[in-house]
Amino acid sequence: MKRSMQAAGEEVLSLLQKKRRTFLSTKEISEKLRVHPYVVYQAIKELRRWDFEISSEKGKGYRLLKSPDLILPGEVKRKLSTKIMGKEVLSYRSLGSTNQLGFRLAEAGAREGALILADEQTRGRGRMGRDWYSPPGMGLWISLILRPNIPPFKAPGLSICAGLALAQTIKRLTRLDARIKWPNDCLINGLKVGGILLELSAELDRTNFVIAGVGVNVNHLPRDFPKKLSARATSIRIEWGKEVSRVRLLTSFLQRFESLYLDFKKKGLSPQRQLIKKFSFLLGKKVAVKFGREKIEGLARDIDDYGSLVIRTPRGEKVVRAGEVTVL
Ligand code: BT5
Repeated sequence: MKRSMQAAGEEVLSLLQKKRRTFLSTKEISEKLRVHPYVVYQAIKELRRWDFEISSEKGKGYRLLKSPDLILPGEVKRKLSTKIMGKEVLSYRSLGSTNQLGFRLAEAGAREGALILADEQTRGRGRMGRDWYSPPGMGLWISLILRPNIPPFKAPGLSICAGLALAQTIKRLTRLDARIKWPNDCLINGLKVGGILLELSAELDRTNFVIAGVGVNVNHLPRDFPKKLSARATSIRIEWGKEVSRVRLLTSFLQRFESLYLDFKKKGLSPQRQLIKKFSFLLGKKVAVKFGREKIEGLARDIDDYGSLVIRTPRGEKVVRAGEVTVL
């Protein structure tokens, strides 16, 4: 199994960052951090594995030459003031899928709020076996382990909460008109900037845990998208014209998502209905929804307390719990 960044690695890194012009010896580092020299040696090895360029000279010690732009757990924790989300952070250079690892960790008993993040996913997944393109260095690819005490039929509401938190966070940081497209997309100017993937372990009337996967294209340039995505996908940077700090985006998102989540657990979606409507991309538009073999067309009228889409059709109102929507 690949290893998450360890605390000692980050502590050594912060010392090296402070003394960029001079060398720091193993002895100095180990004395400052009150750890065994072997721990320092291991930490340096780990940092190099994460592509930090560190030079070493005999008799002088180590010096940091170059840092990759990474989201490190310590930095995330320092900037967070949440109660549950991100209290434990597992950060990986490269993973298959954060949702897949999240599911395994949740099955093994990981606590609520644990956050798994990867700089790159090699098998990022979307809904129904689709792929999620997750290159290194430019996105936010995260999963949260949640243990809400709700019946499974209420879980889709969580996807709406995550989407709303994301759209609000993007709007707050950039003033861009970010929207949620039911059921799980986040759009800017009609293009997909993020997606939510909820995966559940549940029995008929009880949810064991939910893995809330969130993918956001943050600092991609147009050339960073493969051809098949370029007409439908965008990044915050493309729309805003400026780079965005991924750590800042992440911590603001977690802060907002946690507050919506705690509310949702107590009162469901109803307190957020007005906000959801305000941020909705679909409401008021003519849409076609495909679910299974069925397809219906009509006016997207509402999102109900369970996170279902309400559509007005010539044959009356239909409530759709899941599906693919196209704007007509
Ligand atoms: C989604 O699925 O939109 C959910 C995406 C969730 C990704 C996160 S990343 C962290 C966590 N770990 C995972 O393994 N997954 C979650 P869906 O609605 O099925 O959309 C998938 C479709 O979006 C694909 O078939 C492509 O057409 C398109 N797509 C793929 N990658 C994209 C990207 N980076 N940006 C925009 N669109 C993309």
